[in-house]
Amino acid sequence: MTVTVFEHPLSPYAQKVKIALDEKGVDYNAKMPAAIGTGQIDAEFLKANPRGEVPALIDGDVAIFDSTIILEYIEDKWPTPALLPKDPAARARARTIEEVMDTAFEPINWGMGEIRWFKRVEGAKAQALEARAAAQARGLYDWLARALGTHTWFGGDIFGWADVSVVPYLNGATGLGIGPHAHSPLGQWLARANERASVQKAANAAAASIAGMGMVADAVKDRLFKREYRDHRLEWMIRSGGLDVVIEGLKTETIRFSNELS
Ligand SMILES: N[C@@H](CCC(=O)N[C@@H](CS)C(=O)NCC(=O)O)C(=O)O
Repeated sequence: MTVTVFEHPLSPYAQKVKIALDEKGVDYNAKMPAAIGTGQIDAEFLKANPRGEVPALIDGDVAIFDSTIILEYIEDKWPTPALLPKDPAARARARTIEEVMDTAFEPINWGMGEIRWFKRVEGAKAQALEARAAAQARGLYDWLARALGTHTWFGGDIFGWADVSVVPYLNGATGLGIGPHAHSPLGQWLARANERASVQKAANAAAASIAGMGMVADAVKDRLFKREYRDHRLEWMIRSGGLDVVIEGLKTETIRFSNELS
């Protein structure tokens, strides 16, 4: 039976899931929820994920949300080729890298998107926020470069869990002009990762989707988009100097928080 992945091509969380499935040769249907990002209702999607976030995975009568839990499910159900190493310490290192990317790196790219695509702020204020984003990314590149060391992949010789979890974010950052230096060890790792068919497929879908982002600023102004300012993203916007953006978004009802589950 073919698996369904509710996704958006620009979601790094969804990209992790698609790359993992492709690495394991698992067939899947990628499906974009209707009206994603608008805060409107898509009943089938909300049944799979009451949080209303991509990715969500449906495998027969099993529905799972949250990219980390989906990756765990994929690894359990299709163990070969393994993405997690066997050694407990190495497994913990891989999971730590995923956690840092999902919580500390993701809001940097997301914040850049709020400025570049959704035009929440412009001019000097936008430049200041972007400068903060670039500096934060550089800090994380140092951290990642130490984790990579002189290895081919984060886990050593085999492309695995940590690589899957880093590549969507670094490709996103590169597209936004704040990627790692191409000649640095991390930049070279990124080039190697992008040679893989699984990564290329996700990256090409993301690039095609970015082409349509020109109109989204108007959609925010028209209140068609209600962006989710959840946990790390909200923190990022406030800590980086964008408290006004949050207040304005609340006033204009163009931001939302996480769905309350019931
Ligand atoms: N912790 C979740 C986060 C998922 C998430 O935030 N997805 C975003 C897209 S990158 C989303 O679907 N947001 C809903 C919205 O924008 O309305 C995971 O790892 O799957």
